[in-house]
Amino acid sequence: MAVNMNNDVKPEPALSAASAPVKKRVFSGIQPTGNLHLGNYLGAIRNWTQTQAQYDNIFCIVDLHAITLPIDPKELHRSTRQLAAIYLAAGLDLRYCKLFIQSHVREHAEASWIMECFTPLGWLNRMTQFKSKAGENIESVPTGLLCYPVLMACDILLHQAHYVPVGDDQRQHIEFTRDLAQRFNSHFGQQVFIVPQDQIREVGARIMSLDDPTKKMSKSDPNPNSRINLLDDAKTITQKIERATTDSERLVTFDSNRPGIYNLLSIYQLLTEQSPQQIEDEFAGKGYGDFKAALTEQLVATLAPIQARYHELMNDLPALENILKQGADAVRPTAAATLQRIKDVVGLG
Ligand code: AQP
Repeated sequence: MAVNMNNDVKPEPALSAASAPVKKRVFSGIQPTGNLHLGNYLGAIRNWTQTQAQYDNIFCIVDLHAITLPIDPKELHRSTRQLAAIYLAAGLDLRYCKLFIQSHVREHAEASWIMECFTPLGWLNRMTQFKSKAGENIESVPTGLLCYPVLMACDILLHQAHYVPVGDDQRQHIEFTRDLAQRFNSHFGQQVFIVPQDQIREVGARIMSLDDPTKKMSKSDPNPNSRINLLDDAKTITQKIERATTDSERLVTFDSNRPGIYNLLSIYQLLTEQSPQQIEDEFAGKGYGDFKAALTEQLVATLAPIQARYHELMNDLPALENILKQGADAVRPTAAATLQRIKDVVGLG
């Protein structure tokens, strides 16, 4: 797993939509909240690592998003470093990627205010993630939770990204980003922003909960057995997979009408990179016990090296801080140039 810690990230020249980089640009991020789980890995981070050499990549730890719900300040600070260490441990390579903390590039927050003033309230009211996170508390949740998609759009648009690799739950937010970019460009008759596209894979875009496979695997699920955390040890993984919901049919076959086994098989498919047919052949005549043992083995083999590298990185926090500072310094010129362009067309300053 190559982590190029010595490769200095050079600041890049300021970009506008008219002077896009030769390699297409990828932007994505994750909130430093809670434990990262297998859904975050298979739906997002692993995909980033697999295509990183083809693109000019920017990956962000979106700490400004994390404060849209209550979070302890010390925990936020530590989780931010932990997430950066996971990014690197999972295989992001600094030859291809710039990593930074969102709040280190203040252009994100400034752009977000301006873009909120160009966002119809009805668009935000339609966001399903806001509705599900606000629940019954619609009058008391922080306003930031409602405005979250505008900040997310600014993250992507400020860096003139072409592609945004995410899991399926972010589809509506990327559509919102595209709509906002198009609306702003057309309102001012200029291509201020590149209109980005989502990159959502067919398999792995929605890893489901282990105890209720009709719901997505989620950091905020109160049941810890519903997810495999990336830092779970072998014993915990074994117990969680043993308990994972299946059905009474005992057939190891890909059948989306049996969501429990289907989810586990999809995870196995991603980890082994085999076709569904190869997997069904491997387990023909065998039961769920054999399959779950093989899945556990694959999970432990995948996660153990990531965990070892993660602990090494967390043991050298100054080096990690340096990577994050270099990342912020490298991406700031493009963000600043885009923000200036926004202010110029709006007439600010
Ligand atoms: N279950 C999942 N399957 C596939 N991809 C997933 N992602 C999240 N869950 C799954 C993808 O991981 C990235 C995380 O982005 P985020 O910052 O929006 O994550 P989050 O909201 O902190 O994490 P969760 O687990 O999604 O938390 P809950 O459900 O509690 O809000 C994104 O690319 C996302 O699509």
